[in-house]
Amino acid sequence: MSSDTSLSQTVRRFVNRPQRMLIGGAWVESRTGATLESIDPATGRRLTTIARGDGADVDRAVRAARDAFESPAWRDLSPLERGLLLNTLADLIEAHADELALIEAHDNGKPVKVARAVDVGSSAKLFRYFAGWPSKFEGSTVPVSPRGGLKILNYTVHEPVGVVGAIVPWNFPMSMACWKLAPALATGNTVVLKPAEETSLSTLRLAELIQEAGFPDGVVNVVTGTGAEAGAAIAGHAGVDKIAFTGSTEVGRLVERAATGNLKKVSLELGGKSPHIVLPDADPAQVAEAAADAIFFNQGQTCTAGSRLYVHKRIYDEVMAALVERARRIVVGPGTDPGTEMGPLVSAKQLARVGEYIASGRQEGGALATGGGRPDGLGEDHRDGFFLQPTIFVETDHSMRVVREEIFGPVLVAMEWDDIDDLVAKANDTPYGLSAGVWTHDLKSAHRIAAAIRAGTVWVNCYNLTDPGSPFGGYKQSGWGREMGREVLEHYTETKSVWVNLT
Ligand code: TXE
Repeated sequence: MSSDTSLSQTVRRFVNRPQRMLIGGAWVESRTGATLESIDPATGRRLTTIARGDGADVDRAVRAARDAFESPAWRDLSPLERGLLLNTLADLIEAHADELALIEAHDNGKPVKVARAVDVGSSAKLFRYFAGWPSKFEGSTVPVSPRGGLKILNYTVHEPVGVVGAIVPWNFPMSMACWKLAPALATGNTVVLKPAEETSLSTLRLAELIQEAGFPDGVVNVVTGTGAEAGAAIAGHAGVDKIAFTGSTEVGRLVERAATGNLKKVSLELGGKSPHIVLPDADPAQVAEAAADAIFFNQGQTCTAGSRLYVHKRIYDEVMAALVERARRIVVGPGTDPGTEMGPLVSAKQLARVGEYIASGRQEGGALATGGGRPDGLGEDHRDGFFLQPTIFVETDHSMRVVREEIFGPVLVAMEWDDIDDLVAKANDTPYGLSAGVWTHDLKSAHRIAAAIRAGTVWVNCYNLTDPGSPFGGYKQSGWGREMGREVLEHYTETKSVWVNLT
């Protein structure tokens, strides 16, 4: 038997197994015994069931997290020992990378090679990066000038906030969980994590690896279930000190409101409608390739998707011809097939939502340059999968919903531009401010545009690059706070100022 076959059998067994939740180091059913179905997006059929946790389960998990936070087994670990645990977890993620990627491909639908390189690869790298911080996140000594000539030593120390509630979405299930876990654990917090109900499986496998790495019981707890039950219970729980949320702007608002009860600290990473800008000196073939990747990567279910393309009118026709041709060549298929470039959308609900946007774009006068429907030739087994063709709208303008709202699917709107001030105004004409891309060799224009765009990330002659060392987050309604880099550590710690009278 080849190792590929044995891996796919191992993964099949895991994704078909009824799943429980990890609370206080034990794998448990929900208190009520209720479950939810986890659906295979490539077939529309049931993969398995997950526990449907509710308020009582969240309560158990928060208590376990509080106990772990206060226990010497976690609290008294030295910074180097905490760093070592994070590094051990990174080792385990790397050792199980093919398995984790295949689980993600089954559960989320994304191409297995994308899951391997992006979701799993970036998660291991993230834990490596954060493994270095416990021993380096220093406080300071402050040269204060007190009244009355007192001699004072004033210094600051960073302390963990306590119990972190992490609520994550389905588009990058494992890496979004890791974006919360790595800084939370590096700074000594404990966590109650809720994966999205559509895609809990890779997080549950990750939780097994967290146990294997040797984290004390209760440091990481995973409660599965719906947003309205388990998610809302975490957001409103008086025993949770901080919420880290990634998801829709709409739910972000609910989470923020629920968190005010005990004035939890809140960080939010929300939606986007990112402008992708092409200047007249850019290479049309290179730009077409990049624009296709920026929108169709991860089936367009990426908060930073380059979903509004603005091409200078001098090269518009050339770029669009190459882009449409590229979009038509994208291989759409099940995520578990190694040749697939674009998988199915995550759920029937998301497919319906994106379908409604395509219908609205047509009604409002947009023209389909390509796509808009179901791809042909997928075979009987995938007849009920949530597949959609890579889709490009032209003849669009800023009055249309497809231009104004986040679609979160493989749908690009393209527009031509002529005047740079008007272009910048249009790029900023959105309630979102997550990211933007600019293609040009003209340094002055690149920096001018980068400065003028109101967004947390601007990519110049590249797109969708992230790194654990570089802060990521949104302006405007794309969120609060930053993830990754040194900046994220502030969100997971309190700063204590200590005054010592030496007089
Ligand atoms: O997201 P939700 P949905 C956007 C995208 C997409 C749309 C809807 O436009 O089309 O949102 O997707 C949990 N209290 N993004 O409905 O509901 C939920 O269980 C607490 C962009 O799936 O925001 C899941 O774990 N939690 C985004 C998480 O919130 C609640 C990624 C996200 O789900 C809750 C995902 C509640 N009341 C969707 N209700 C991005 N920025 O990357 C739900 N949840």
